[in-house]
Amino acid sequence: MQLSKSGEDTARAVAEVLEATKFIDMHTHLFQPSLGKLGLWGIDELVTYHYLEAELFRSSEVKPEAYWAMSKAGQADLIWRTLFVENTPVSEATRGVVAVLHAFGLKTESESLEEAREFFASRELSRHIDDCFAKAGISEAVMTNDPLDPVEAAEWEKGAGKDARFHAVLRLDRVLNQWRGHWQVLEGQGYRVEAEGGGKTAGEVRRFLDAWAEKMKPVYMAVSLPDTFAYPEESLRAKLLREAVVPACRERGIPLSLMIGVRYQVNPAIRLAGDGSGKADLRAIERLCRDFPDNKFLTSVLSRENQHELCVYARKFGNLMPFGCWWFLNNPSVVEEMTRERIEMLGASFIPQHSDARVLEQVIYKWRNTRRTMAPILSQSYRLLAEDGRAVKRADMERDVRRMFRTNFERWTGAE
Ligand code: HDL
Ligand code: ZN
Repeated sequence: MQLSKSGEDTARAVAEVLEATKFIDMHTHLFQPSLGKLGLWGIDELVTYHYLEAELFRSSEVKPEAYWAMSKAGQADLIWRTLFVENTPVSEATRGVVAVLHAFGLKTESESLEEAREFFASRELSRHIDDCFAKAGISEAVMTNDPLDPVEAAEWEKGAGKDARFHAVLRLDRVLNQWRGHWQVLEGQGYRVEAEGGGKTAGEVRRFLDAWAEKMKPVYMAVSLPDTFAYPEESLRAKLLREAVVPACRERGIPLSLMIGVRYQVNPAIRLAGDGSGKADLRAIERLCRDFPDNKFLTSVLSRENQHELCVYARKFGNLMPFGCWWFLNNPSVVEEMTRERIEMLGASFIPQHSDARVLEQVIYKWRNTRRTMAPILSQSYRLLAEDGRAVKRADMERDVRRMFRTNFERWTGAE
């Protein structure tokens, strides 16, 4: 159908296409139920999300050590009272909880969480996952799987059955960033590795990666990296990347996801909420993409100040795929700026968003927000194109949206 040049036709068609397309959520911290009790869901987990814990400490007299001593329900009650009753939930993370309650027809202004607790307690998890994914408009979610997390490793060793709604990812933070604290776990599993990384360490890490990749069948390997990350450099991390991780990804035909710019634990007192953000030197990406042209690098950077240069690098390297508006960037004011400059510089050749959901029901608001922010941006792009001489067909929109939220990922990972 040829769209007229009128804005309202375009805006309506874009909104309908976004609504009708099932997205792939290509980075989350969700878990398939066959991995036991690792998956977080329900109102107490939603309300104690670390984004909300950070906001609690700004609006309450409670000290972190007193908060950590509370029960999960006690923590949730305190956060609900502080951020949702005594204050208006206008932040992105607080409004998200309201959106989830509303999506399930629950009261959003209760003084207590009792009604919500009863509702979520009544849900059967697998059907609840189907319901949440349907409400979020996603067909599948990509997990974050850590072979050096003893609880998760034990679940994989039991043999976690495949769940078509989820894809695995081999996450490497403990290998690449925390070698000192974990090399002996590999040694204990029979890998001839050394504290300083000498001897057969790189080859044995490669064997470790291959063994876990056979078990998990990951769609990509991933690591989060500090704002100080450099490559090349004289470090064990650079050596393991060069000699073990990058070759392993290339031979398996899967991307390596580099998530760069974290300032870990700037405030350790608030635990998972204590990480910050820092501008990184993206010349590391330049070197990795140039030195390894047969590798594919999914990349998300945490600092707003790095976003434009990431787009420039993506124009230089076809093996670089920018993805998502990560963590502190996942707010409409920043998502709009990042997405507009990506479309202007990259067309539809990038992956606009991932949810980073840690709690199952978060996919509902995170993807609602993505569609809400994306619609006017895409409409504007098509209006400009129409004004400059090319009216846009609905089929064009469907192809573009499918490419950004599905086929860019599927073609890169083979996760058809
Ligand atoms: O390293 C990561 O994958 C980050 O997304 C962290 O998990 C972070 O704590 C987070 O949840 N961001 O949304
Ligand atoms: Zn994450």
